[in-house]
Parts: sequence; structure tokens; C-alpha cells
Amino acid sequence: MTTEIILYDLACTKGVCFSPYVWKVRIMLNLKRIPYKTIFLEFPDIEGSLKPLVPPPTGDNTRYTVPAIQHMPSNTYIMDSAQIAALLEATYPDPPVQLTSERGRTIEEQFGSVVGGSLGAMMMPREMNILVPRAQVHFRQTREAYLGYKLEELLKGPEEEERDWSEVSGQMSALSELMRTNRDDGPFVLGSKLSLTDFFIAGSLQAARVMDEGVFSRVVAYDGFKSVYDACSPYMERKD
Ligand SMILES: N[C@@H](CCC(=O)N[C@@H](CS)C(=O)NCC(=O)O)C(=O)O
Repeated sequence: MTTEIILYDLACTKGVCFSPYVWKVRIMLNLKRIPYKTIFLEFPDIEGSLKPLVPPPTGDNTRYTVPAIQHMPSNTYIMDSAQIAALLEATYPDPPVQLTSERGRTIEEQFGSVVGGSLGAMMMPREMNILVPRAQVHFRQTREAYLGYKLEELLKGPEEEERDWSEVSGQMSALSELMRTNRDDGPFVLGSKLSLTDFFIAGSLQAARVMDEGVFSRVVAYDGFKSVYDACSPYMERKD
């Protein structure tokens, strides 16, 4: 089969996709059976590799980021998961994926607020562990610049982490319930309809799984998360 898409992904020492944003696109490619090849980029190589290829970041996006794709038939290069998803949906409409929805937006916002707090902080030092040394240097410099303190300060002992998990349990349960609103129609957040929100949630869980199986197990203990992850699993078999 002729390659239709080149997918620029984020490298890690395990040689598999772990970025939730790239997973959004990769699940679409796997689901729609679009022939693609992956180019994994280390963090410090993203800007240098993409700058000559894709239009500069606009609006809220100020950085060069993965995912980016080359759509070979039209020789189009684009960056940003939402824009890529829109191109894929317009070009390969079968099977259909709902790109946006009111419920999806609410879920992504609430998920963002949990991950933006203690859970995200918990993952950052774990992410360092799956990067090659020069990517670790880049990760540390960029993250410490916006955090304003050393990454080591995020490292917590098991008891403190336990406390963080119990602090977010109310939010996680509420989010899980929200994801199961349409449970009678099917396993996805919109019931039987697949949407980009499912792919972002499943991709985020897969990211956690690559970094720390224990964190993954804690999140799939919530029904809503498990339902979406399991339903997307057939489209996550190809990881590279
Ligand atoms: N809004 C972007 C965000 C993508 C994003 O943040 N990607 C991260 C990897 S998970 C990245 O490329 N970061 C580059 C860096 O931190 O230098 C999208 O949805 O595509």
C-alpha cells in the first residue's frame, strides 16, 4: 500500500507513541486504515525538523509541536492535532469521527484541570525517565523555565502521592460519571459515536501506561476511563 501520511511523533526510549496529542491522530490513522509511516523526533529536534516544513505556529500555539503530518497525495504539511484531525476527517470520512461536541469540550476541560494539578505534576518526573539524556536536558530546561523551580521538587514520597490521589478522587469520579452519560448507547463519551475526545482520553491513559503502569491502573479503576480506553484499544495496537 502506498504511504499516504508521514506522522511526526515524539520519541521516547521505549520506541512507542506516548504523547496524548499524537495518539489523537494515530488512533484516527489506525481506525481509518490510512497507510502511514512514523518519524520519531526527540524533544530538542522538534523545532529544527518542523520549521522548514510546516507553516509557523499561530494563535494560542507559539511553539513547534508534534503531532505534525505530511499528507503525501497533496504534499501538504500541517501541525496541531485538531487541524490534522480535521484534514483527515475531510479526506478519509469513513468511519466517521465526531471532531467536537459540547460534552467532549466539558470533559476535556475537566480532565485538563485534573491533569493541570497534582496528577500532571506527578507525571513530569516520570516522563524524564523515558527520555534520552539530551531530551532530558531540553525537558528540564523548558519545564523548569515555566515552573520556576527544579523538577526534583515535584518528586513526592508514596504517602504524599497517596494523599494527592485521594484529593482528586471526587473530581475523577465525577468525570468518570460524565463519560458514562451515554452508557446505554455505547462505550464512548457520545455513546456509540466515536469522537476525538475519546481518542484524547485513551491516548492520555496510554501515555500514563508507557510512563508508569501503576498510575494507569489507578485511572482505569474509574469505569468511565476504562470504558473509553477499552473501546479505543483495537485502534491502539499499532504504536509506532
Ligand atoms: N496543541 C498542540 C499541543 C501538542 C503538544 O503540546 N505536543 C508536545 C508533545 S506532547 C510537544 O510537541 N512539545 C514540544 C516541546 O515541549 O518542546 C496539539 O494538540 O497538537
